[in-house]
Amino acid sequence: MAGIIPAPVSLELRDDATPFRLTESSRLVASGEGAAAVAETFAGLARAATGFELPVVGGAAGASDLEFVVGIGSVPGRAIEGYALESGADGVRLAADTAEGLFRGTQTLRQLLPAEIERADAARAPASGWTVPAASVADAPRFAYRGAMLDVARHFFAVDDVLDLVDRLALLKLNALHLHLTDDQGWRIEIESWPELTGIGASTSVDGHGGGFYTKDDYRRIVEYAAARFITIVPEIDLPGHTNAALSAYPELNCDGVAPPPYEGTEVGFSSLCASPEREEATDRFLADITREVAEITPGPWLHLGGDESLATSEADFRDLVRRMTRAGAATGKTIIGWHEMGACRELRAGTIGQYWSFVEPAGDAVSLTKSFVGQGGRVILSPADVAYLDMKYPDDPEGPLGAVLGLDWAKGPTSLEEAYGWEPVGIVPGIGESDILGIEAPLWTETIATVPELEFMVFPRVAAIAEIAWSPSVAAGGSRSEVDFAARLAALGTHLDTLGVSYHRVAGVPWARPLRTGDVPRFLPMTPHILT
Ligand code: TNX
Repeated sequence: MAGIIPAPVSLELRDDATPFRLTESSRLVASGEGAAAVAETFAGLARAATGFELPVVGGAAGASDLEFVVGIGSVPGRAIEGYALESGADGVRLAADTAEGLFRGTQTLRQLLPAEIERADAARAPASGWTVPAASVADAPRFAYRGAMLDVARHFFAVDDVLDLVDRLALLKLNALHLHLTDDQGWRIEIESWPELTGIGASTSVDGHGGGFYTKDDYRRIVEYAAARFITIVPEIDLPGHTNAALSAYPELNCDGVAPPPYEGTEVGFSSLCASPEREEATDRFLADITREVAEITPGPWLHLGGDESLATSEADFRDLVRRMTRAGAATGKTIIGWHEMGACRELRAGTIGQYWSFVEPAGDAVSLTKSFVGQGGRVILSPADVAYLDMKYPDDPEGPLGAVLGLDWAKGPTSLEEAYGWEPVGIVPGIGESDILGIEAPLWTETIATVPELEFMVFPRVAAIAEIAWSPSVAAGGSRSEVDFAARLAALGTHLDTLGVSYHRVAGVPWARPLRTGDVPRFLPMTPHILT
């Protein structure tokens, strides 16, 4: 069964018609702006799997070719990321108004091909051949922002691990990867004007697992790889709380002028930048420098400045610091994103985006804080923690790939796949409607997650549920949310994840094609600490 996740707006599969067959003589025929680059990215995957030459060419397409067309009017409504796909005995034709839309369509194509398309060793063709079922797909996303977040501060993940994650997220048509680059336990991005942020601040992580950070070139490599997959990197510098790593590196950022020791625990809410006038010069210089240097290496439009859980900052100081931080951030030309607490500041730059992380049933003052962003001309990203947090435990405490039970449970207990799939964004925050919602994001916090197999176990398959909520039409707009149908499509996606070697959690109730075998070993050896040298 061909299963596509996220479910397309419309899909007609003609199982009785002759499928398309990718062969040694197939070519990728590209036309329109950006089409050849998208075709090359797809060819990279398909060449590695098939061993075929698959040249990217111009001109007319034949029945064994795949046509990649960028041209205005290719999709109804001119949706930016929309695409139309036709496949069958006459060839494959993928068309979109933009290169971005074309790329999203290639990920549908990837899911329609046999799972062996994920192999990198020029595998022998699968028994059925490299076929794409005869199909017509017309598709476009519901929300403009569809993201995941990786916390590289609590535990650090190497560049290549992040690139692998980007590729898997692209398969689900996500278009943003938010990197939580700083926290109490580590500062993970090189800042040339404040070298001790990484010199001292990057040497630790939770539980003494060693540190690590991205040089600017490392970060550029992530940005570039993601950009080829039309994924925007959203860097987060978490301020004014969650700053112990920075405070431990620079005494002048502390009110008492004393640098605290590095921190390797998992408490939150004990650190803060200093709002007092004696530290104003140092703090404002710090804010200007870090936002400028991060913005300089970030081509995307967003800069996330945190704002969450500043429990060691007085309310007045918090509002003052948020005003100064967001001013410094906005001076770089970026649009600022903040966790919903930042809504306490009434002097946000118009258009600032609030990220909601309360529950599906909002708690405390989350509603008024979130609405404050919309009141100030901004929009909202929804990450309700009880359904969209990928670091929440699975029910029944399954052991992760390395034997440990992973995750936290503060967000109303464990989160099942059904819960991750069974929620509707509109209506969570009363007064926040469809057009106020920029999109949806699923964060992975890494207090309990130290290795790639563990990361994959928590992310997959729940992120697929979030991707579908973010992309596929709402029930009100004619979409469907059948758990049974989703589970069947997930099983198909699972064959791709198996081939990629992803250690996803084989959640009960999904008809996975291949049951977990004893002796399955993760691709990565347990825990290689990323130690600074
Ligand atoms: C809350 S959600 C946090 C993080 C923790 C996470 C653990 C948010 C904005 N802050 O500092 O890592 O819970 O689930």
